[in-house]
Amino acid sequence: MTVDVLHARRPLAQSTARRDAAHFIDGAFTQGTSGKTWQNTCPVDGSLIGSVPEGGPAEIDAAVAAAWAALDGPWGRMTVNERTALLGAVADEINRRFDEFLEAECLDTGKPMSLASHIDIPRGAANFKMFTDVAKTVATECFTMPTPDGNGALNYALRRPRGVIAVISPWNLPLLLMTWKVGPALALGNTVVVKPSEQTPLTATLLGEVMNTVGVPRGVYNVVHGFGPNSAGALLTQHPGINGITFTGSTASGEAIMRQAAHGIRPVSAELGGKNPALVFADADLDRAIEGTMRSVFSNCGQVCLGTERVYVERPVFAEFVARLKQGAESLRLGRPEDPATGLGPLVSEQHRRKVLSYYARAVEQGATVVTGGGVPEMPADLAGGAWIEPTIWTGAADDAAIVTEEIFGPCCHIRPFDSEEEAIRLANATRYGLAASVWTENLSRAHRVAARMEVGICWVNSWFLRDLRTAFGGAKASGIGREGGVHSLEFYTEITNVCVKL
Ligand code: NAD
Ligand code: 6OD
Repeated sequence: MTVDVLHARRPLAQSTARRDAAHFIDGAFTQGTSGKTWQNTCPVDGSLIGSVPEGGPAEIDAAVAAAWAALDGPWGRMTVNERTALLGAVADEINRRFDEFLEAECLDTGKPMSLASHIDIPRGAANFKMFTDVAKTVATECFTMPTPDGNGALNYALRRPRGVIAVISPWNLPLLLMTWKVGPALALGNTVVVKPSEQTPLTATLLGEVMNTVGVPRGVYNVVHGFGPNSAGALLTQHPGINGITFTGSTASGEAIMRQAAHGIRPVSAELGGKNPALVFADADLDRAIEGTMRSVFSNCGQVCLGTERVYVERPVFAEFVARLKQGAESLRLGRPEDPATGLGPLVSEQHRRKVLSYYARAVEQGATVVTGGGVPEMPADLAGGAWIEPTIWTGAADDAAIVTEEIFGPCCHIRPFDSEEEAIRLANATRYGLAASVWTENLSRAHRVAARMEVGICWVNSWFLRDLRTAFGGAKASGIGREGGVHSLEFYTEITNVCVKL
């Protein structure tokens, strides 16, 4: 179904009466026993979506026990072909129920359906298919070695699933980022307990229905809702029955989770925050650079970990670049998710809007020039309760200003001129983060030279968020630990035993 048809059908926020979320434990939906709930609201207009139960020790214990029973039982006994066939069916079922996933994701996040229908939901399905090939084709190493008696020895490696994996995921691309962990974890034979973001509980819940429909054994995929500290997130990551924790979220939460993981020595895979630079050289194709930077700054209302918040432009094209990006920002249409003309949705919540607005205020206090935006837009009465914010561009801030050094996670960027390749590289790397960078140039040698010096996990040349799922994904410096994607996912989701046979 196309977005146009959905639009014609009904406004998103009125599309269902109410959607209460539920935990999904051992193949069954439950409200749990804690008696605590919270209200899930839609950031488009502040309307109530439904209630969400907060999991406590009983739900976490039950989910971990179910995951162990599945691992020791039907899931652990399946062949890789049986397992991956089921995951292929999960992908097909997500695609069959595409509109339900799309609607749920856009209700929770407020993001445009035109975006979620191209990125979030298709990738949510693809994440289950991608890792089936890895699981089926992975080989392990083998070494022969001489021994003093002349008979030698043979070493070979065996890979087995790590065990029960805790998946802690954020709200910005809820289904995509959660399945980016669950897909490889299950393909490689683990079972999972997921704690989705408290702000976006719906698609993780819906995925439980898909698991049951296609016959994934109960206990393989479990979901417990709740918050992070002093709630389900902390309980799950500290649970002794968890063998590994894979986390996507802020660097501050990543640090807390690493401390929690230290109890019992559990490995952590962490995809964290960023303060990503774009370098635009005077020899760039400016049309492409503007189009790519529009996406990298404003897509998903700037709530993409890979998004650009610092733009460095070589001085001869600086004025033109600023003017054209300003024009692009001012042409973005704010609106409802189901409206195909919407280019920018709201931020995820009023709380997050307060954070982003605090940076808008500090930018001015610290002497930046506001090229466009900088505040809250006037919206029609039916959207006035939403978390709307203006797309914003600054120039003229000092290199140590908050808007240049701290991750904002909003639809905004600072643009600064540079005069040499060396200066551009120095400015790009002058951050504690190291997630992504984009380099815009038509000079092939420069492209390779500069990319090799970016202190990041991913460097795009003349593109942004172009993803081949076989490649390594992750961050350097404070942007993460480890890499996932393709065979790199084996590192975290499997454990190796070396067998040494004396001949
Ligand atoms: P967050 O860190 O606030 O929350 C992420 C998840 O962690 C949520 O489910 C939350 O409940 C849980 N959590 C928080 N503290 C916890 C704790 N102590 N123990 C257990 N669980 C805990 O992040 P967010 O606000 O949801 O997402 C935005 C942040 O995520 C940004 O910093 C963004 O850059 C980052 N992010 C990074 C990537 C990446 O791939 N590198 C991708 C998406 C988002
Ligand atoms: O594309 C991916 O696999 C990925 N993890 C994207 C992360 C986007 C951050 O918001």
